[in-house]
Amino acid sequence: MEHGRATPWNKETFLANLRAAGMTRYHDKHPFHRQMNTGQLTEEQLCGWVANRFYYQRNIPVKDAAILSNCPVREVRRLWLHRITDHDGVRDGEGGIEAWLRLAEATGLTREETLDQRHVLPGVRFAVDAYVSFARTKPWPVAVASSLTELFAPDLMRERLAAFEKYYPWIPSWGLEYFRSRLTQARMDSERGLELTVTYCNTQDLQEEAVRALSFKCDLLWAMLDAMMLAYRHGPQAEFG
Ligand code: AHQ
Repeated sequence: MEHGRATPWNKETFLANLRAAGMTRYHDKHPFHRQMNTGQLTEEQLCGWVANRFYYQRNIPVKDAAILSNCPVREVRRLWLHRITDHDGVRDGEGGIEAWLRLAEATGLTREETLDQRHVLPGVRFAVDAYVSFARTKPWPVAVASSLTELFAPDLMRERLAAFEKYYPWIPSWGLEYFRSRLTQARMDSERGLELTVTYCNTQDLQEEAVRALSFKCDLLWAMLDAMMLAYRHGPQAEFG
């Protein structure tokens, strides 16, 4: 990345640099996800993943509300608003957070132990809290850019859904609704987020911050799985089951 550029990258170069920031380091390549998608995870490891990822899921609307609170552009807030209700729902029993709680129940976790964060690992908590803090403190177009990681693996959910159905039949199908909902929603979200990023990261500094934001986001997703892999490796220290 050349320094001291007088003018912003053109759209093609900016997109290429955004993609380059994440293609090699997105968490679809993490050994924990590779083990998940090849049926190698134990019940304890899957329960650990579900309970810890819930902490990420419940903080997504908090992160998105932070972006909204920093954004002075009405047209952008209108486009971003659905991300909150996608997760919070508009009434009891709806939304992505509720769907993830049903996934937890399908694995045998209780709603209580999923909600009360007793299983949240220090590395997961720090990574997720760093993401929320990032959204609160960075320019809103840069925080929008950090959400684009789902661009890097458009088939992530399809692969995961197929792996759960094939290798983990002890998890009933009704628990997988969240993954099914993300099959289309993730693609729509990342396409819209990319349009906003290209439009509003329109200076040299904002473009370079957007690229760094994607690297930061890939690192935090990777760190979450590192923590889970260490905590739930096979052996007596597993805390589930
Ligand atoms: O379920 C996920 C989700 O709703 C989002 C929103 C988006 C963001 O705003 O950062 N990213 C994201 C992600 C979700 N699921 C992850 C997965 O692997 O299940 C992927 C994750 C992401 O790439 O950040």
